[in-house]
Amino acid sequence: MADLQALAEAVIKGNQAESVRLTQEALDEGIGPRQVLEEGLIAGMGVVGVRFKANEVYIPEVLISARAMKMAMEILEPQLAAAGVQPLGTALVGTVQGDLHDIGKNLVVMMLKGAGFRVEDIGVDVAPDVFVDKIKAGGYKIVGLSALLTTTMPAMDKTVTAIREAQLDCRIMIGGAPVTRQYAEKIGADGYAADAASAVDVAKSFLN
Ligand code: B1M
Repeated sequence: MADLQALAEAVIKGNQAESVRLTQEALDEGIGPRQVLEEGLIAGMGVVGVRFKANEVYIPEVLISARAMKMAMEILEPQLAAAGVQPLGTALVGTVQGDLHDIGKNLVVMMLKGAGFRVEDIGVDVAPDVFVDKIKAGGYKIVGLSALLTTTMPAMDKTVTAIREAQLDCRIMIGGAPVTRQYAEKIGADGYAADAASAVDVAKSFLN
């Protein structure tokens, strides 16, 4: 019989083959895709997020777990769509204009996906008007801005201002090594996250 706890463990260990096998087994046995997602994959990535925040695991382990989850999601996604299962929320995430760093941003994207959000990653060096256009086109309610350079932090300010001026109904969180909660408050962002796991907590708080 399919074991969703074992599936969660496979994701935690980053075991791709086992994650895929157990996902397929669960679906074959008639377990609903939402249950497989929530009690298997999201449960596993949730543990990885908690351990990452506590410095019990590091970036490579998170990436390996995220890869295992991604492989399993390839099987699960069509079933979720067919069952009409909605994502937890939708988010648009990118690195701001002038900044090419994407490793942290990619982790944020992976953790959000791991928590059940549908995420569009718009890459690096993203101009404020591109954020605005993408939010309009996708109707995103959550927007994430990343910056790794002190010299590109002002681009966060410009992006937040552009989104506010366009009167878009979304909540903005910012993060990245030089960014602080004080800076987020100063530029009028709705939230700040120090790491990728905390970004999930902030995104979830935006849903309320
Ligand atoms: Co650059 N770089 N870099 N670099 N680089 C730093 C950031 C730097 C601190 C190195 C140093 O001087 N000690 C320094 C910035 C100094 C400053 O501004 N204070 C710096 C510099 C100066 C530069 C260049 C200007 C160098 C040059 O060309 N003279 C240049 C700028 C290019 C540009 O962007 N226009 C440059 C280039 C590069 C590379 C291309 C070579 C490469 C980037 C490759 C890539 O990203 N694909 C690179 C790298 C790798 C680094 C370091 C070594 C590592 C950054 C990283 O990936 N960290 C970095 C020094 C360091 O940090 N030790 C450095 C790992 C990553 C997981 O952490 O991104 O902080 P981080 O993400 C964390 C959190 O911050 C948070 O969650 C993540 C995971 O927990 N987080 C968010 C991030 N985004 C978030 C968004 C959120 C929430 C949380 O909500 C949306």
